Amino acid sequence: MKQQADPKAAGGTRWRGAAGGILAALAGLAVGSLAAGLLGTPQTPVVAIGSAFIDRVPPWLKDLAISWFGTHDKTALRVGILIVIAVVAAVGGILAVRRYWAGALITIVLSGIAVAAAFTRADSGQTGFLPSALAGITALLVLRLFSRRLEPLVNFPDDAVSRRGFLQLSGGVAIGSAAVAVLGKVVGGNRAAVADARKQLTLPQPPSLAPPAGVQAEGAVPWATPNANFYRIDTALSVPQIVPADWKLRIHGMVDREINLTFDDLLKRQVIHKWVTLTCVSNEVGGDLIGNALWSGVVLKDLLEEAGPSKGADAIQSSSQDGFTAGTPLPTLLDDRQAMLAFAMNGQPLPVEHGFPVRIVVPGLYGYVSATKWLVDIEVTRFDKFDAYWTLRGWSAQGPIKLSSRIDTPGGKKVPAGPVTVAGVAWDQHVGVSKVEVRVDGGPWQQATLATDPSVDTWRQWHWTWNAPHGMHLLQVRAFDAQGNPQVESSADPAPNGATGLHTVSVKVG
Ligand SMILES: Nc1nc2c(c(=O)[nH]1)N[C@H]1C(S)=C(S)[C@@H](COP(=O)(O)O)O[C@H]1N2
Ligand SMILES: [Mo]
Repeated sequence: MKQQADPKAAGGTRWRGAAGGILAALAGLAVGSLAAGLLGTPQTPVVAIGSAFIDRVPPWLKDLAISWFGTHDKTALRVGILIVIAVVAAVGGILAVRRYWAGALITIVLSGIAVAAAFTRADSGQTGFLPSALAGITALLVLRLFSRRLEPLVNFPDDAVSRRGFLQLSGGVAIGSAAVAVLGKVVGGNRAAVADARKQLTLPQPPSLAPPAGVQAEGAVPWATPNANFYRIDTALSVPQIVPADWKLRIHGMVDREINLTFDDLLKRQVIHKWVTLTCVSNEVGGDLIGNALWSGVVLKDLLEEAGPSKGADAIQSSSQDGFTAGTPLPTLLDDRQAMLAFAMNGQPLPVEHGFPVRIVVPGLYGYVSATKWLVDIEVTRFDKFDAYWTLRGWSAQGPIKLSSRIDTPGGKKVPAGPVTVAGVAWDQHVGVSKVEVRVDGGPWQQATLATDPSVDTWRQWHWTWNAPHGMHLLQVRAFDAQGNPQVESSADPAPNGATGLHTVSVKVG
């Protein structure tokens, strides 16, 4: 007599199969991260897939992710990848109960994607694919164990020995994976080593950390952005970990003399401390991807002049340890704006997420064309010879910061009628802001009071007292540059070289 499949029993086997598939994937991921820790590569399977994904997302999706998740976009991506892996692995596990090869095929494709992704990463070295490959092999073996255990249950769903066997195997794999994952964390301790080295560093201190007199307008954001609140934008899913003692910078390409620098060499040079406002090209009108800090470092001009750029060179291509690159016009590095190799931010060694131990800061240029973090290489070259990271992805090769202004208060708040402080910031780094105006409900422009600015390389704060009448009102701001040109009023998206338009906020009065 042919055996009739019992639907309830089939369902139970399906759940067990799914659980087995997910546990096999978890075991693989745990082994992958341990392998990454042992090899000293950041390329765990999830990091490999995530990094390759980040390199391929279209700009609109990147902007959407930033606007949805803000600085948590990286966590959101990791969680998303884990969910996709879990779902695919569950399907593989279900299939593997009856046909191991079908589940195995899914596992091979999944880990194959991670291996391929790792191969595309500049920072994966020769061994970056190994964690993903080992993860795949582990998952295949564990999946085989599960399919062996579950096979008998297809025909004999009540077989207690097989059921118990499945539970024992599940428990064993779960505990084993957890143990391996913990070990991976311990081994991946170079994070701790870097954190430690950062703590031990003593760097030349700025004479004062206090904001210069008169720069703070009442009601505006703090003139100096604390490191902990400083916006962070980069493509690094796993933040590069560089111990200063291992840091080296090579300046080469179209130069008379190649320069090789260690961190100690850098500290022996003349150090400057300079307030510079950094801005991201992805900043929307009114957005907060902008921050002002006191940077300490070495003037890049001196180093470049020592190297001696060849005639015809018009750019540098700077590279990060993780493969990010930026293309910066050579003249902006050789003029008087004091573009620098920065190692400290607001009197602290650079936070690891902000480029420890050394990054570039160029006043007047968006970060994507200048502010390379985890800097390891500078090639003097020509713009017609290379495309930097974001240029390859459709953003403009050159990115001077656009004149902009923002209302920090009282946007979106309810205020009592009467005198109300309207305040914010305006910026046009390395050009300067000469005037800020505010208008209410599309009425005449009114001149705001400007705070002082220590140089044209920072934002400038402003405030204006509004005699607010009852009701809903719209406030708008516009700035003028040092030559008296007004900011562009027509709205444009951040891509390909920075947003334009007037920041408009609504306020309820009464
Ligand atoms: N290595 C590396 N450096 C980088 C980036 C990056 O993705 N990788 N992003 C750039 C961009 S787009 C900006 S706006 C600034 C942001 O610097 P912050 O994160 O310290 O604010 O860093 C720049 N330097
Ligand atoms: Mo940026």
